[in-house]
Amino acid sequence: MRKKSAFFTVLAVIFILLISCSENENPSAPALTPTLTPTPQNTPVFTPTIGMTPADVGGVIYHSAGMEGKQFFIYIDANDNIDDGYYHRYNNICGSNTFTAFSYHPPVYLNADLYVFGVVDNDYSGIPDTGDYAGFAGVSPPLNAPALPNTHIPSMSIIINTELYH
Ligand SMILES: [Ca+2]
Ligand SMILES: [Ca+2]
Repeated sequence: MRKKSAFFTVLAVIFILLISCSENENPSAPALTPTLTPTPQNTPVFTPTIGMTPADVGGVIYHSAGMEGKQFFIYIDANDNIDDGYYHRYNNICGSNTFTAFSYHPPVYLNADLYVFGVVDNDYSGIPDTGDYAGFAGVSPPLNAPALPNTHIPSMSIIINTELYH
């Protein structure tokens, strides 16, 4: 009797193994949904620093539609020329809308009236150049540099409009 039940137990185990194997091999079984891996559109020059710490620089950069996935830069500078250096540069990726909100915590101490210059890197070159969209915070037209530093940092309400950079 004990032999018989042991035999049936072994049979049951083999049966279960066969079923589980055949299920795995059955082509009509529902396959696991593959995780789509989107092809990156560009590689950021620097690792984006999305604000997980309390932010003290923030606002919105406006850009035309279709900029999704392109990189934007926010420069904080003492003058209107980033070519001679700047205090800090932040970068992140544009969203699908016609504007992208940003907020971050610069690792440098800033408490002054400064220039804030935004650039959407339209050509993926990693630098502001012809064909990009750019503008200074708080001025119109956006590329009309303010005569004096016009944005007090820290600020969470920076508005940057952009226009074709040339
Ligand atoms: Ca400068
Ligand atoms: Ca560029």
